[in-house]
Amino acid sequence: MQINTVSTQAYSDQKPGTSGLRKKVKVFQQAHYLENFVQSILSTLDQSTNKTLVIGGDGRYFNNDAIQIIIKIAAANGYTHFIIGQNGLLSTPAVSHLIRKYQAFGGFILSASHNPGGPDEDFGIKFNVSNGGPATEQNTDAFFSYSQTISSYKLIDLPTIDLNNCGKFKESGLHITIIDPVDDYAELMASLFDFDLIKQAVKTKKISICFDAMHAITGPYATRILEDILGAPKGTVINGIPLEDFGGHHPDPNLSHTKELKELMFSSNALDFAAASDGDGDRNMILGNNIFVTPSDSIAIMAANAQLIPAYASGINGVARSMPTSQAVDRVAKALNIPAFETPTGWKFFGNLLDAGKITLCGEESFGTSSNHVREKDGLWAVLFWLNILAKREQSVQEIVNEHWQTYGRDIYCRHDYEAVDSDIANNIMDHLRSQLDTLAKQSFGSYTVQYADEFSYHDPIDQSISEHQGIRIGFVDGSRIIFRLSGTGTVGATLRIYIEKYEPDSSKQQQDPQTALAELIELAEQFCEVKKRSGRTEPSVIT
Ligand code: VG1
Ligand code: CO
Repeated sequence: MQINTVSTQAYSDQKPGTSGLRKKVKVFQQAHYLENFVQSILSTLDQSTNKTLVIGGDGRYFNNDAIQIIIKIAAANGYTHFIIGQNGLLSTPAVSHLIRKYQAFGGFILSASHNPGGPDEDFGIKFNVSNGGPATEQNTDAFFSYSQTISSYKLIDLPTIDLNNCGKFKESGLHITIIDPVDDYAELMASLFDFDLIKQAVKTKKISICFDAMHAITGPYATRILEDILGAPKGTVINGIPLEDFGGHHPDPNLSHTKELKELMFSSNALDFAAASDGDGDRNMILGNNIFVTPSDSIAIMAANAQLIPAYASGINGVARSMPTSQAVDRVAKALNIPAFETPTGWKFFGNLLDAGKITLCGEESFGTSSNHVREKDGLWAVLFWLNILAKREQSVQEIVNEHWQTYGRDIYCRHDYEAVDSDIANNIMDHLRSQLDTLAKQSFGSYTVQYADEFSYHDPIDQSISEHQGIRIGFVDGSRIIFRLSGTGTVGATLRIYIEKYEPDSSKQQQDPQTALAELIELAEQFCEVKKRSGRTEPSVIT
């Protein structure tokens, strides 16, 4: 095997964000750009005798070109065994599972998740380590630092690897396994849930379902599991063929980007259950007949019903949520007498807690939920969890949600995103907020009195690492919160996210529209951050 050393120059912008490195495709296509980053990852981590890597992506434009490049560089860096999804496809949770199941050193995931795809849109790359989870912040800081001084990378000459057919073969001394993307994942799901019960409910039409794969990676997974294995009618999965540009849409499962599903589920023809997933299959949106379940409520309801699911029947150890996620799941944890952890935004912060057995379930307000079965969030897993609950309880989504609110109170919640704001304006907004933190406490604004105002910093209880600047929090005496942070996944300008939450224990007041119930807090958020005033926007780009 001939190893070539190629001279290169550092790019200054290879700092990974909340979930890997995301840039426009054209940025990734610059000479040596992807190569530099892959070499930076491997040089930083490469101290292992384990030479197996898993590789796959969400099928977006540039997916397979990137895979071919990664194999050449990884081989030059000593990796000998490659497990690759057929046609280059693997969902994020499937990669996480494969790394764990086949005890790989780690894996590359090619995806920019919910960001749009295509030659003029976004691409991304993420490295997951041997526990199946995203590289930690310490790792990603090290990747970035290496990328800043890189002067060469290594690669081997290799013919294009055929990704089309499943099977094992040897090429230039490398052991290549092309695997069916769905097989291992479907087997894992069958081991967690009561498939017979769900099958029965689906077959006898007790539960009617629609799943929107948004022309992204979950198409093949959902078709196999929901239609072929669980017997849902053909056509249950819509937009099921993965496309390089996701059909020109944002593969982002929220009510703004899933029009078809929204129209169906908020009509008189609504089905019992509908769901959608994102580009790389780690997110989920849950809908019932004329009801949208917020992700923050969803994780709380899952925790409260976990004992109904075979894999979690013996109890859950604890739960965790990202800081901006509503406090709904904390209330369930309290009732179950198990710990609840609050982590910064991004799945990488759950890994240590999961590995240490401190938590079983975790979730984020951004349509992410999962458990200790993998080390990523898992869209279809959440869908199956809900189907299992529905089949077992024989109630509608609406009934289950309402009963949950009656028992625990409702955390009325919404998020306002201002996308593609000029970066300087966005940074000034954050500075402006910081400048108020010292004086806000004890001040009253209308019906709300500030209890604390700070910038969230996380002390990891397992490895004792500290992650600072994880969002600005303004908490009120009645438990309401307003949180501000800048997105770490966008590729154009800056995205300001404003998270607003209010607790409503009174069941006679729980059926309110969140925008109405939160109107005063929404006004207050603008008073604190002045995003409209400073950016000239009149409304958020997306409300979830
Ligand atoms: C967003 C979400 C965050 C999520 C991340 C990756 O990050 O807010 O909760 O973990 O996306 O999700 P940010 O920094 O833009 O707010 V995915 O589905 O893109 O891997
Ligand atoms: Co995703």
